[in-house]
Amino acid sequence: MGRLVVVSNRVTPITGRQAASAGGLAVGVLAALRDTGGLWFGWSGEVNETSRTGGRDGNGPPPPRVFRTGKVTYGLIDLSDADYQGFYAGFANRTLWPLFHYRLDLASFEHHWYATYRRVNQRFAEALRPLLKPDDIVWIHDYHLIPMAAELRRLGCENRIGFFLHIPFPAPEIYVSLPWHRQLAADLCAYDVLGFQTGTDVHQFKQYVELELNGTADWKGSVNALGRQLHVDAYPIGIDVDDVQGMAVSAEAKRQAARLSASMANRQLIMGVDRLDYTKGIVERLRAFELLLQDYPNLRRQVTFMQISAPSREQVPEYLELREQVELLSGHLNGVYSEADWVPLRYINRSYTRRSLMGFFRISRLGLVTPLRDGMNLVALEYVAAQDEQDPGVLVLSRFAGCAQQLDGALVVNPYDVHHLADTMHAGLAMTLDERQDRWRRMMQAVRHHDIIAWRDRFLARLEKLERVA
Ligand code: GDG
Repeated sequence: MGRLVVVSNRVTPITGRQAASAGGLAVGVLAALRDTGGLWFGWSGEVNETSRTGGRDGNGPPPPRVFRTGKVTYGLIDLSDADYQGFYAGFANRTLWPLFHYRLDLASFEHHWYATYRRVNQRFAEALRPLLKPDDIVWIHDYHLIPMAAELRRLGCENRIGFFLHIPFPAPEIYVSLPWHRQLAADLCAYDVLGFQTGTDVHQFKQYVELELNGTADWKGSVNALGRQLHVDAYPIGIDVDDVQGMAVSAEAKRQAARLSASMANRQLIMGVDRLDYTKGIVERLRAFELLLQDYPNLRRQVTFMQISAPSREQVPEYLELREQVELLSGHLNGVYSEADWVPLRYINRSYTRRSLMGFFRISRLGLVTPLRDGMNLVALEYVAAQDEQDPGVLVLSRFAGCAQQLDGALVVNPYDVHHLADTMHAGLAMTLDERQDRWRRMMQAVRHHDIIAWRDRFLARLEKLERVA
């Protein structure tokens, strides 16, 4: 096999202990790179003015910083503030993110953001091109970098290039609201393998290809459009199950869980953990919790709901508005229902270590994962893996999370229906041990089957065995 080259917007060189706090993508990618050796290329996370694209002084941006740790080589570029604003804070997070999550009402279509998005993708391609060897296999990740293969091809790159979209691909009727839908679809067709999280995403992409591009798609995953042939399939991302299970019983997890238990006076713990993002359904979840306390007064004083939401994308105004809304609702809920010795909701706007989170999951009775739309949702998978099989918690899961297609042991809900969500929470809290164990076993089987290694191996196997078709 040729060398593996992974490209993602953010690259976080991880060594030793830090690996324990890294998310799914970083863990999966790093495991692949460590096995075989390879290059991980992307943005360093640094913003500075020497990195301006499109400058007129003839001096392009500096070349990437390249260094090696063990078998992994890193290639990092910085972004200028203007590029960061247009590419990342603008087009990626205020156009594509809301649109692909069905939030047309929150999507802004600024032409200068789009121009910057293209320019930054071109910059990524120009910086990567000299580092590529002819038989390298290139795996590009997520909505920030859709045009990258097309840009690499323009620079003469003939390598096999695959793309994985971590977020949903929307229904064609939504996708065509993007003024540049055709250009980005053409960019997607420049890949050799196109991976989505679920069969629904694949179906919607194929529908778009047939309806708007006059292309064809067969049931085996072969798509012909705009003069190219590519392979399109679902590759559901997973987690490193052993790693999560180890974290859930680590000394740190036990210490944190014991502290939490001590503060709970034998009440049942309900848990939610999500980035503070409007796609995660946090507002609806809080409303449902209020209904639970209203409709089932016998549960008052018996439960504590802990919602951990680390700050996210705070430079984007919609996220600040969400934060205010959540703060208002939390204050209202606790104001109405708290008693001198009981506070129903603990809303925590900071992040915890992954070990602590897994420890909390393990002692909770109910895990609420109720996004309004989500590519996969790793929190749901981690929740399942972190449980104690003798006394597992119940997962309440949105039908709009990609992983709902695998986790048939969860209590699946429509998160917009807050009354039903409240009733389902009630049912989950009352569930017998037998049923909890039975549901957990079924979920655990699926989580193991679709783990992070399976995801990576299936995608790369497809990319490797492909005959390059220009
Ligand atoms: C995108 C797609 C897709 C959360 N709070 C803390 C913390 N986390 C960790 C979780 C989990 C990860 O962050 C979040 O992953 P999700 O999958 O739930 O959500 P997104 O960030 O939106 O991810 C999603 C994913 O890409 C992968 O393809 O599943 O659909 O939207 O691992 O545990 N980690 C730490 N502290 C926290 O407070 N350390």
